[in-house]
Amino acid sequence: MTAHSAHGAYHRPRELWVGAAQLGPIARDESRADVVDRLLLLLRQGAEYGCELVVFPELALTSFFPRWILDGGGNGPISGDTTELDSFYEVEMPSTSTQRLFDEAKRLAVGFCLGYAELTPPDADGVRHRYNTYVLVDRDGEITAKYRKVHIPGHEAYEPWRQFQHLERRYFEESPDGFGVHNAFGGRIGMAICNDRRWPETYRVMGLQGVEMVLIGYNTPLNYAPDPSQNPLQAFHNHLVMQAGAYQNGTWVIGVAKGGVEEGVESLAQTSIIAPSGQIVAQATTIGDELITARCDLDMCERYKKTLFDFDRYRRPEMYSVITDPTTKSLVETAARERPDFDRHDHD
Ligand code: CDV
Repeated sequence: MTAHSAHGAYHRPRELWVGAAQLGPIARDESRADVVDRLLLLLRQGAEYGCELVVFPELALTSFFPRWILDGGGNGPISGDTTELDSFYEVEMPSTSTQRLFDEAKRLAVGFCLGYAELTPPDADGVRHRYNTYVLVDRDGEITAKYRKVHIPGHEAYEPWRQFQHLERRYFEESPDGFGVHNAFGGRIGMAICNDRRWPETYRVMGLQGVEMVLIGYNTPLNYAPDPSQNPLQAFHNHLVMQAGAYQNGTWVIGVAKGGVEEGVESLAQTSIIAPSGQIVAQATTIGDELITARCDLDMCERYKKTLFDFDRYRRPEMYSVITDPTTKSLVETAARERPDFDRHDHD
């Protein structure tokens, strides 16, 4: 297919066929082998539909285990017997159980993006780190980029008042690496995980690196315990942030859910593929395993990056310094103190 440029020349559009592979629930006792079977089905379906890249959600190999206290508990860091907790992490990637996925990707020449819990080997100080991680695997079945979740929501210690826990801040460290953008699949590809999608900085940091497609997996419970008034707005907020992030940075966004009722917790589905215009071009209709696909014209990004969102021409970074100023937090607290009616809550 050819396209006509503003100067009359013809060029081949950079098209990337993408599959967003939504998952339904994964049971606490579901084996890695069974989960990988489900992922393989979706990968093969992607190949049949002509996809070059299939995107899986956050923590796609296990149940969303931060809903349980799985170690000795308490207010401090992880303690006690971590055998069960560790069983939810991968100590290598590919691992024995995920190797089949890498082999099949190579055979089919379909890349993928996979979310999992990463337990690193000991560092120079003998410390093993825990991250909520995404890997991008190319069409040869090789890992081409890794991303570790930057914004870790939830809480650090067991909170008995909750219907279920959200102990991500106990089980995962914040990424020390930040948001990279990678030359892959013929474009500029970035990754983010779940809570990251709610923060405009996520998209802008990648937008400034010329990102053309952001891959985002999520596990979003419909019941948000700290403020249940947000519960009926979960689907709205999900699309609101991803559509805004796409439009304001002239990038495709692939939002992929693990939805449905997992171990009694109802989670948002609504996997979607969003164009640089902010429009949703494909959306899942179920809350289970489902592949949606779209042909993504990466050149469409320029229509936004070179006009309304021509960063070099129109941005005013000198006006935004407060965003990266580490004293921002105290500014917020000062403002809060000035409002006598302001009730402070801990949020997650
Ligand atoms: N997995 C997540 O990061 N979930 C959060 C919930 C806890 C609010 C989210 O932002 O969807």
